[in-house]
Amino acid sequence: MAIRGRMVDRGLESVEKATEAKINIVGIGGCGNNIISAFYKKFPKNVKTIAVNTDSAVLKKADADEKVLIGRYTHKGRGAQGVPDLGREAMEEDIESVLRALDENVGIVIGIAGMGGGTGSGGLPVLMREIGLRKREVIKISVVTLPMREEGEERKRNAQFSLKETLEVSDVTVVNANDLAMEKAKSVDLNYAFSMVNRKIERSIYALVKMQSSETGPGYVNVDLSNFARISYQSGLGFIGVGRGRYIFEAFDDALQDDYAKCDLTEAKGAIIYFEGKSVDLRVDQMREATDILSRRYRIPTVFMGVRPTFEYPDVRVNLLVTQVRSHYVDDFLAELGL
Ligand SMILES: Nc1nc2c(ncn2[C@@H]2O[C@H](COP(=O)(O)OP(=O)(O)OP(=O)(O)O)[C@@H](O)[C@H]2O)c(=O)[nH]1
Ligand SMILES: [Mg+2]
Repeated sequence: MAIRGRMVDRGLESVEKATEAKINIVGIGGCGNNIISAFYKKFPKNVKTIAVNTDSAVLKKADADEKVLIGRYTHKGRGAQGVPDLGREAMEEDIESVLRALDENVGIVIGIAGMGGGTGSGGLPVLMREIGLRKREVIKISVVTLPMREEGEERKRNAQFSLKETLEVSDVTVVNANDLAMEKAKSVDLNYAFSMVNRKIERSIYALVKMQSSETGPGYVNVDLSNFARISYQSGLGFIGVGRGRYIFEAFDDALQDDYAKCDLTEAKGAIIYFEGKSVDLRVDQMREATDILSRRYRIPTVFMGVRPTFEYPDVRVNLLVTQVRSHYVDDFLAELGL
């Protein structure tokens, strides 16, 4: 009997390992490096952060589990000078080193880059394309920023080309327009707007990581990686919002407003809504109603729900991922390409 008991345990262990997806976060270029440096220490063990850059000085200062300098031969560590073709070349040159930095059993790769410069704009689509070709089962999520109007036409054009490519080669692409942060903040301080977007990206990625958690206990409802894969696969533009409030509805509304691309969620492909808070605040009727709003009002055919009871926050948190959403803002941004 003792032997059989052990065997059962061993079986369970391997099932648990298989369901806990390894997540790798790759920050490419100055913007990507900034964002992962700010929060890499906060992640659980199943998350690995990798900073990638053509610019050795910036990379040296970055904080990440692993760092990869790309384009060593062509650019000699001096950056891609705002030219996406140079960023692309650099990523192609050192793609093996970047892929080697990924965990062997990685389930989700999240790529972060600011669109508009050379390294991130050129490098991100190459990385996502290569992962698609060589690690077909991996879910590829790109999280990008769009440049400010004030940064000029050249950066905008770089961003347009790169965003279009990124959308094609990623499963989900989440867009955060620096301009919209400026609008929201009613501020003219560029750094302030950048840091608002950085924080937004930080909480978006943290939401994705939490949705993959296989923590268990009374009241927990986990979202399977297979559910996640089902709504994410080749789904184009995505939305991630994180909201907080005293009640579920307040937090849900807040999550819907946490938007830097003016997304329309109506008739999206799928959604995950993930509730966190003290058990007494996570009322089943309210969770069900919020989920119903997604399926009935927004007519989203596939909606998965996750719950994590916790005393970590004083309030309720709603984390929302919606895939294959629409956005006039992004359409208009790309329309000027005239492709
Ligand atoms: N939100 C936000 N946006 C940033 C940040 N840094 C840069 N950006 C934006 O990202 C775009 C690309 O900038 P970088 O990431 O520095 O460029 P890069 O990819 O390193 O490219 P090169 O330096 O030309 O090789 C800029 O035009 C900005 O709009 C940041 O910290 N936060
Ligand atoms: Mg740079």
